[in-house]
Amino acid sequence: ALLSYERKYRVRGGTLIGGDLFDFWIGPFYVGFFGVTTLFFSFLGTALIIYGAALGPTWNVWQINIAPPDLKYGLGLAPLMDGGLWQIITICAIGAFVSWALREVEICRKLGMGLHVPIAFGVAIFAYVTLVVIRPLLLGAWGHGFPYGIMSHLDWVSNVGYQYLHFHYNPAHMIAVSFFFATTFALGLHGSAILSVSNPHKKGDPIKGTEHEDTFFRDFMGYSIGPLGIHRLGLFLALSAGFWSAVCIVISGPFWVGGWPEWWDWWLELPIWS
Ligand code: BCL
Ligand code: UQ2
Repeated sequence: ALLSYERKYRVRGGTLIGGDLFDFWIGPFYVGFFGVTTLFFSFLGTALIIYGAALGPTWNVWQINIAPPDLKYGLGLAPLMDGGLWQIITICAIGAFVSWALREVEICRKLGMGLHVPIAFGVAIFAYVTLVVIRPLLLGAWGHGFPYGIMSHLDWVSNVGYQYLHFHYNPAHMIAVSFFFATTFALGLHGSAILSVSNPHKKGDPIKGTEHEDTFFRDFMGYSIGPLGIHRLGLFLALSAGFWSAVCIVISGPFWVGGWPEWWDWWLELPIWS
């Protein structure tokens, strides 16, 4: 049954493409043109992964691996069984992620909301596209993309990390990691702050609100960023984590080919003491 708020908010319009062709719901789900394209790319991509697994040596989910083409194929199309499958799956993945983001945009437009959620998801897509498109393009071969498999992608991260001797010395990796840690710290503070005001000491006591949240943090650390501010800060920290991740990998190779520890030689070479 349609709930009263659904009747109020399930409005027509706001579509980016196709007018009202796919402007309807199936059960609780908005369909839209991009719902159809999401389903198309997801099913095709998943089917190709299963096809690749069937041709591979194992059904062990941990070991299934769809590898990108050999470096010798450069930026060309590879034979299906020799990286071509990876190339088509990558197209399907990007198609599905971008469709999903655009479906979010249509729903935001219907509801007259800001586009914060699709923009945030866009940063995650940007990090993925950096790994499998932008960096391989800059390095001249699709073979620089990461393999699709649980263990194999971990091996790739380790190998690429050690190729630059010690990835912890990558300055953008440092920034990205710090943002990831700050994000969990901020959400830990915020989640616990909200639950604490919603759960009074004594049964029957009224639920506390903004004033208690502000006062707690002022008593505790002399400053409250405020209930709106904490969400702005959280979004900033989270998007920065994804953004600097993309930066840390795109500069590894295209900008710096040596080990990351030696990048810091610029510090030793400063004219002040060199
Ligand atoms: Mg490191 C990358 C942390 C040690 C080598 N490393 C990263 C970053 C992150 C990180 C900053 C990965 C996150 C990311 O890219 O998000 N590394 C990190 C930490 C340590 C660490 C905390 C640690 O020691 C405590 N790294 C090391 C060691 C090296 C090393 C020293 C190995 C020896 N590291 C590397 C290399 C890389 C990283 C190499 C990278 O390439 C990677 C990076 O920066 O990549 C950009 C971004 C998020 C995404 C890419 C996800 C995108 C999601 C998409 C859009 C949607 C998916 C939908 C899904 C399929 C659908 C599911 C459907 C279900 C039904 C729900
Ligand atoms: C806050 C506030 C909230 C919060 C939190 C804070 C009333 C409900 C967690 C405190 C956060 C601060 C001071 C920022 C900390 C900085 C970093 C980088 C994590 O003031 O307002 O609203 O949930």
